[in-house]
Amino acid sequence: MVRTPDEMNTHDFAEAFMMLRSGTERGRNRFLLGGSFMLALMVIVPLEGNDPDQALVFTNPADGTELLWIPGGEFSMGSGLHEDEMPVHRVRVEGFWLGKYEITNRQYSLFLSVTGHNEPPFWDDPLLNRPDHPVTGIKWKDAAAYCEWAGVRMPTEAEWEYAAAAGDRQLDYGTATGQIDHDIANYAGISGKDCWEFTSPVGSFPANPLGLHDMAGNTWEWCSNIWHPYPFNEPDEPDQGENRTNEMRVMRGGSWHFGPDYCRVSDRHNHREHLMYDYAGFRVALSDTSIIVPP
Ligand SMILES: [Ca+2]
Ligand SMILES: [Ca+2]
Repeated sequence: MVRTPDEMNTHDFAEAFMMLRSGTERGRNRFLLGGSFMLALMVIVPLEGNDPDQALVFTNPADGTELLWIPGGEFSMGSGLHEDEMPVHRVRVEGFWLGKYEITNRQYSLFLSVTGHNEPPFWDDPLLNRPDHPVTGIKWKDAAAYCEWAGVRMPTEAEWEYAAAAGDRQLDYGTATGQIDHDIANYAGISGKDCWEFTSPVGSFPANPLGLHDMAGNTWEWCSNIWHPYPFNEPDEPDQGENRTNEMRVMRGGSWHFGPDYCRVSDRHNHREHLMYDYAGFRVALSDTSIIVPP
């Protein structure tokens, strides 16, 4: 149960923070839930330059992730370009929080040190393991474990596509311009401002109109849901796959390892959830509207 601001007090906040520092699960959960509103009062500020939606930012105390408020709305999901993207259909997305950046090696390192979770296979690869680069080699269940630890979740692919396309603006690519070239995204090869053969530091390229970085390229991003033919199956979202194994899960956004067509907002890439690849990462989402209700 999330308490109202009137039910919170400074002692609660301080106690929860100390428990968080002590590393107890109870303390962390309480901090994220019971203390979230007071925290929000301190850290949520309007995002400059994101005037169309006046996005707000929430910083998760568990890992420092900045999440932007994505106002809900309706959009046309899919495309007529590939069979698995057909038919184009209207989907309603409720407002939610989405990570401004992909989860980094630095953040994942904190997760590993606290939980003892297994290291991903490319953890010692100097081409991929720099702290400010996105973590790669992530299985779907690794991402799920991280999300559970951090008190968040993965986005559904409907949420992901809606956010990448900047809502009803329906961009073709999740870049600053809605188009793609090597000056505004990291995908296969080197040219222009894309000087990276492998991953690039998160946020190296301009954000899309909702303030989100690397929605086109860098690492591919796991979504929460199981792959199904369209139309998008809302009842499958987002928590009903926990007891399933070896399902085909969806990744979105393309990566450093693939060409620009895979970076389209409607492109669907699926993998068995237990497989690990050097282009597979993730970003996190959150539905908690108790943190703050945007104007
Ligand atoms: Ca590149
Ligand atoms: Ca990406």
